[in-house]
Amino acid sequence: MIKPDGVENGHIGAILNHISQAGFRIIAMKYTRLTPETAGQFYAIHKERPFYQDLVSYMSSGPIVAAILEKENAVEEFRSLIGATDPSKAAPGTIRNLYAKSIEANAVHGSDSNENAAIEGSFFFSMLERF
Ligand code: 3AN
Repeated sequence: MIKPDGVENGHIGAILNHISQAGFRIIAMKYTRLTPETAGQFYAIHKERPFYQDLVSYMSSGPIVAAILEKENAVEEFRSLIGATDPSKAAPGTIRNLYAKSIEANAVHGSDSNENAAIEGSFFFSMLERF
């Protein structure tokens, strides 16, 4: 997902280019917006974390781009492409190092396991929208 700050700051094209150049194939993609309710569902696993309410309100503050990406070892490869959650700790050349502003407004989200990638993909896309 390209988060509200990535969209607001005009980084959609650059981030998608970065992802394509790294060898990911885009299987499905959508420009949309989360409501506080749907953002809350998406981040339900973080419900007990102290930043949950702020995260939900931030993620529903503007449009986002959701995509399903395909690559061998995609979860690990994508997480190394995006860099650490805190952009000040993200390695040079990673998406968060280049485009993120803060730990909350950190430009992109990537699934942390194959299992969560399947859940999160289904959250945004039905079978009919994939190929
Ligand atoms: P990642 O997105 O790198 O997998 P997670 O899963 O630990 O990071 O956190 C989910 C999201 O919650 C992050 N993308 C970030 O926007 C937000 N977040 C994580 N830690 C903090 C924090 N300490 N303060 C504020 N927001 C946070």
